[in-house]
Amino acid sequence: MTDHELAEFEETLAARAFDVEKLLQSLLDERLRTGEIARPPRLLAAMRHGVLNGGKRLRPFLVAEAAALFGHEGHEARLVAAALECVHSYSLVHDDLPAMDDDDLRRGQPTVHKAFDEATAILAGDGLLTFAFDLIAGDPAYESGPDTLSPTQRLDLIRGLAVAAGFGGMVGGQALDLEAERVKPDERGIITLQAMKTGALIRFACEAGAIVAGASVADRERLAEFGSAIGLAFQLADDLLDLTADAAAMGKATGKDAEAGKATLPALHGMEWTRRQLAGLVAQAHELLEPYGERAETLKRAASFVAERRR
Ligand code: GRG
Repeated sequence: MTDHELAEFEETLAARAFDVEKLLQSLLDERLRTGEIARPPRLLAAMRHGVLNGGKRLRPFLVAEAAALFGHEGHEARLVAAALECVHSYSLVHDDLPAMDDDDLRRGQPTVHKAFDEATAILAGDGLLTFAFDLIAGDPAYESGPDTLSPTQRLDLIRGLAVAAGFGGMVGGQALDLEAERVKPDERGIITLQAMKTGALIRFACEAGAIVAGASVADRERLAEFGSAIGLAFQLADDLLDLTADAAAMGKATGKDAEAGKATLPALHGMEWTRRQLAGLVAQAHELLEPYGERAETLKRAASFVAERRR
């Protein structure tokens, strides 16, 4: 990707992030959804701080683009995309806690436990995680048009998200990551950890778009494989950025992995090897999209961006 292409893609991503932000703003205002008793103001403010703070919104972008690949550009994809961002943001809020990574800065702002307090940050994360499932299950009072998702599609989305975010996915990956501070994993162990911690949600973002659009099982699987390839690329790029980028560009502390002596693939094999691996993963991701021709151009660019991003 040339610098110009990278900047162009970042602009597209930013424009789309603006839409996601607007939707999340309205979903997380004072209005109650069906069945809610009250939204405690301080908790709501902490949840908003955790999610409405200028992330790249990559996972929502992947949901929407995967859905568009199969001809769906409706509101359902936007709600599923917002749900995935809630889960992602919850994971960051909890990851930043003193008991985990103990970070003061996230997305260029004080972390939720710094801006509020630790107990509120834990609850804000819990609130965001569970809200995601409310969004995916669908509140008829809030749907703007006819509900085009079948009960089977909704169940596939709910289970898919639970598995991707759960103990066999992201939460399990975080547990392995904490264990890795005591016993260093080997190469296979690092890949498993990363496929779970960051890969599972990115993989599911791509599959979710295909589910929303009613794509065939084979297409769903292909998009999930694409998601796995870019999920691993995303983590490798993150490891490289931790070594090379500055904290201002990233909006969070950098150099933490090396400082902690953390087992990462760049630490094991060096930066050149990692860059070659990244190029291979992008090529694999592009190849998986070959059957879709021109229509997959934006998703292909997303794969390149993930590997070459600077923040
Ligand atoms: C605490 C259950 C639990 C899980 C935490 C994802 C995760 C698991 C921790 C995040 C730690 C971390 C910095 C991982 C590196 C990759 C990553 C997920 C980076 C942040 O994602 P971006 O770059 O962030 O998409 P933005 O802010 O743009 O949304």
